[in-house]
Amino acid sequence: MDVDPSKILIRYNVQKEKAQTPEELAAEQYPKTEPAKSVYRAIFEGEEDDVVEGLKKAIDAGADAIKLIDDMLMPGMKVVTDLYDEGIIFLPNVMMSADAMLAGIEFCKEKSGSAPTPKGKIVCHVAEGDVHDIGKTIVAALLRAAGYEVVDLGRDVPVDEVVAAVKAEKPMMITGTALMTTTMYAFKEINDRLLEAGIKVPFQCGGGAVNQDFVETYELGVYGEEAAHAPQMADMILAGKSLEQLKDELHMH
Ligand code: B12
Repeated sequence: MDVDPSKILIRYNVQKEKAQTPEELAAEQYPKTEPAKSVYRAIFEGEEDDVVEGLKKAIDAGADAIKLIDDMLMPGMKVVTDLYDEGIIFLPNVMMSADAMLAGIEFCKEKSGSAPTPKGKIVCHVAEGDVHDIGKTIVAALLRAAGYEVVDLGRDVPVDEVVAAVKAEKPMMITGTALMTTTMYAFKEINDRLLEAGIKVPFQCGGGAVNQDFVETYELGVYGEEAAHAPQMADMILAGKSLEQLKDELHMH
């Protein structure tokens, strides 16, 4: 049978999807009840005072100040880091949110009079000769936000200083950031010096100059592409994963 195309009626019944703003996408993840909802929103907006205001209300209503860190601040920050991972919001937002959330943690600590026990200690640094510290600052903020104690050695940190700090602090993990192809070789030196001293601590390395192929050339190295991979790896170490398992799971083959 011949079909005359002009006689075919096709009806498209497709509802046009409404473009959502980052604010709307974040709001979908907020809890329904107050003051939690306001705390989440204040973290997303980077409004320190509003974070503290919401926490105050929760404490006045009988909430435990330290428990609020896990119950409101961490999940509130997760909304932000998830949107960042999806490319919906950008680094300045994450940094503002991390600051607001850290102000909230300080407030909860003050209120409870006792510091929450950190999940573990991590030494962060920027490679010797390298002053690019924005990525490292985000890594350190996300680790603190996830409940880890961070010993931040800063930028342009001599190899000797990193090795000495690792010996003194006995961290569960080290992070290194390098933005220049000339400075990233310091990671290999740190690796060799630590192995000589019999220290086998996972050493996650990232930053614009670094890639997985380079990090795979030294034993302790695990590549970290995004800042959010640092708390992810720390949690994996706490869960008992070995250095080999970390590489297996975090490296793309
Ligand atoms: C800002 C900047 C500067 C600022 C730094 C300010 C500061 N406080 O950091 C200033 C102006 C000081 C600067 C100086 C120089 N810079 Co500059 N700079 C940049 C620029 C534009 C952005 C870098 C940045 O901050 N990116 C944003 C951060 C967030 O990214 P990131 O650090 O990579 O971190 C992300 C991830 O990598 C990851 N990450 C980072 N670390 C870690 C660690 C772990 C464990 C994990 C899991 C993840 C992770 O997390 C972050 C977010 O997810 C880059 C160009 C570029 N587009 O990258 C050049 C760049 C890095 N600079 C460069 C150069 C050459 C220089 C100078 C030598 C310039 C000069 N001739 O004086 C000096 C170097 C001084 C020194 N000795 O270090 C070159 C490096 C080239 C190379 N490959 O070697 C670049 C690439 C520019 C270029 N295309 O030539 N610079």
